Amino acid sequence: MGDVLVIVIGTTDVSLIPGISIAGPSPEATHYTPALDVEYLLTGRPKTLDAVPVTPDGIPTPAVVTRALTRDLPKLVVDAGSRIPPRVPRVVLGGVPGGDIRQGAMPREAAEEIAAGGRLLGRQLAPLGRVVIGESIPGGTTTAMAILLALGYNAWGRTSSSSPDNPKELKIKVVRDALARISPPLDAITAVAEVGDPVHLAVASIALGVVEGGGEVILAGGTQMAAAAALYKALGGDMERLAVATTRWIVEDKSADFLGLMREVGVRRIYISKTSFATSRCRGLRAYERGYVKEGVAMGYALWHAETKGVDPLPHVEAELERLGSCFA
Ligand code: AAM
Repeated sequence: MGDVLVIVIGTTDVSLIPGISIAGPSPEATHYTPALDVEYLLTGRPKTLDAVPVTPDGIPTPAVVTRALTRDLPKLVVDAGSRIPPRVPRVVLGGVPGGDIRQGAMPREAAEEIAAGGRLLGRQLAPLGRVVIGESIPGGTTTAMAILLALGYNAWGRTSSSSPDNPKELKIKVVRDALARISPPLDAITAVAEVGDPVHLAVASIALGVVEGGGEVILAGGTQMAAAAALYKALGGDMERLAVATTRWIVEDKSADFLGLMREVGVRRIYISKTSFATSRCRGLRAYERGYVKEGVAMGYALWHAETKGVDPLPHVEAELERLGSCFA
C-alpha cells in the first residue's frame, strides 16, 4: 500500500505580530495561508482568494512543490482550528483557532477535543498504510518553540523560520512573555492550552492514533515537528514507530537546530531531501536556496518521495510554477 498524505491546518494569532512570520504577503494575510494552501493543493487553484500564498517578496508557498510531486498520493485535509475555513472537503477536529500565546492559546476543553478527535482519526487511518502528516500554520515556528519549552526542553532560539533572517529575538521575547505565566514542565494538554496552537497537538494526536492502530507514521516538516514529536511522546507515543521527513534547507539552517532538537526529543529516523533549486529558471525557487520558506505543507517529504522513486523533482516543480504564471526569470 502507498502513503496517505494528511495536511493539518490551523491558525495562531501569533502570526499577526508584525515581523514574526513571512508565510503570507502581510501579517493579516497569514490567516488565509493555511486555507489557500490546501485549496490549492487539492484543486490546483486557491478558492477563498484568487492568490496562491506567497511571501511579501512573491516567493511561492511550499504547497507548489508538494502539489507537483505527490499527484500519485491520496490526500486528506484536517482542520484543527482555523480562522478562515478552507473551501474543500476536510475533517474538522473540533478545535479552535489559537489565540496570542502571551494571553493563553485556547480553553483546556478545546485542547482535549483536538487530542481525542485526532487520536480517533488516526485509528481510522491506520489500516490505510503509512500515514504522512504535514502542516500549515504561519507563526508555527514560534508556537513550536513555546510548546517545547513548556514540555521542559531547552528550545530557546532553536526553531527555524519561513524567513532567511530568522526573527529570533522577537520570537524569544514573545515566548518569554508567554512562558511567564507557567511553570514547566507541563503535560501535553496544559502546554498547548497555555502556549501552543491547534496544529501541533492535532499532528501528535493523529500520529498517536495511527501507531496505536498498528500503522506507521512520518511527520513531514521542519523544527515544528520536534514540537509535534515531543507532544506525541508526552501523550505516551512509542518513539520507535515515528519518523520525520524534512528538507536539506531545514537541516542546514544555521539559525536553528533541527538535528539537536530531534535528538533531544528522541526521534530516531530522519529522511532528508537532497534536491537543490540553485539552477532553477524560476526566481522564486532559486530563493529557496537563500533560506526563504525552507519547509511547510510536507514539502520535504514530497521531495524525498520523488527522489526515492528516481524522479528529478525540479522540472516538475518548475512546470507547476509555470502553469500558475509564477515562474519569473
Ligand atoms: C506554509 N505556507 C507557507 C509557508 N508555510 N507559504 C509560504 N511560505 C511558508 N514558509 P513561520 O513560523 O516563520 O511562519 O514558518 C512556519 C510556516 O511556514 C508554516 O505555515 C509552514 O507550513 C510554512
